[in-house]
Amino acid sequence: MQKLEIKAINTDIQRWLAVAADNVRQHLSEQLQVQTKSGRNDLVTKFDKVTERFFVEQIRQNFPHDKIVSEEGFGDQVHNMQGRVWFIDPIDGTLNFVRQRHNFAMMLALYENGHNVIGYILDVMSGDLLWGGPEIGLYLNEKAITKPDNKKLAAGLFGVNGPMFAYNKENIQEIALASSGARILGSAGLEFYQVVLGRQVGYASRLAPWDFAAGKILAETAGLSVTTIDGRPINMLKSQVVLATTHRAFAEIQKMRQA
Ligand code: 2AM
Ligand code: CA
Ligand code: CA
Ligand code: CA
Repeated sequence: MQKLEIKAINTDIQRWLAVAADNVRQHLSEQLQVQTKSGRNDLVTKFDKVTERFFVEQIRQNFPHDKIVSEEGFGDQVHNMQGRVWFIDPIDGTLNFVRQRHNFAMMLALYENGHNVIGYILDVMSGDLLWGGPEIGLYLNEKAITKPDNKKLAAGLFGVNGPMFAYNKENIQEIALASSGARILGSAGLEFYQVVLGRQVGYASRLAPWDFAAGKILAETAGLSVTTIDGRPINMLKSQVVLATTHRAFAEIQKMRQA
């Protein structure tokens, strides 16, 4: 396989994201046909599907040998992380998209032989794009950003998944209450975004690979810890409860969970 020229593919990927986001924004006032998947709050719209299909087509045209893991079924059955693997979440925060027409993201991530390459979280309505990876660093739009401080849990806000917080799964109430305050944004991507920019000290939620793939690359590039809630390495091909946080808060959380 040919070695990737990150700067060149970054230009392509940013163009795909701009086209996809423009398309969604142009149709925002349309009445949405909404289908349910696993339950009444697990939704999918034609924009989830159209956007995913568009990204899959771009990747297939440019990188025909690469594998694709994606939410809405246009990708591949991927059984291992060998070679190049892309992750697509076409609309992250579909419930926000449907109910608010706001606070949703598009996410793309690329891994090579299991290693972080590059990740993108686009806040579609603001147009702000958080992107980067270990080789190129971190950017908010065109501007390079600095790594967040290694804050203690008590020194920042902590993002949680609504139902997990309500039902106190995985000691999540205790963790959130030890922070400055709990936040529920309804978009895994936008939660990672806040953590990477240092606006939240951490985030925990049960997530699928497309929910955390881009966030993991960006958070790790920012010097943050990304593990399962019990501190184990992430399995890139499984759903799991993911914890993205500063190293200080990580240690505090592991101590709380063992107490
Ligand atoms: P989605 O909008 O792409 O489905 C909401 O708490 C966050 O969790 C969103 O990022 C949402 O992604 C994600 N999520 C993961 N599994 C979900 C599920 N079964 N139902 C609703 N949201 C889910
Ligand atoms: Ca979904
Ligand atoms: Ca998602
Ligand atoms: Ca989605």
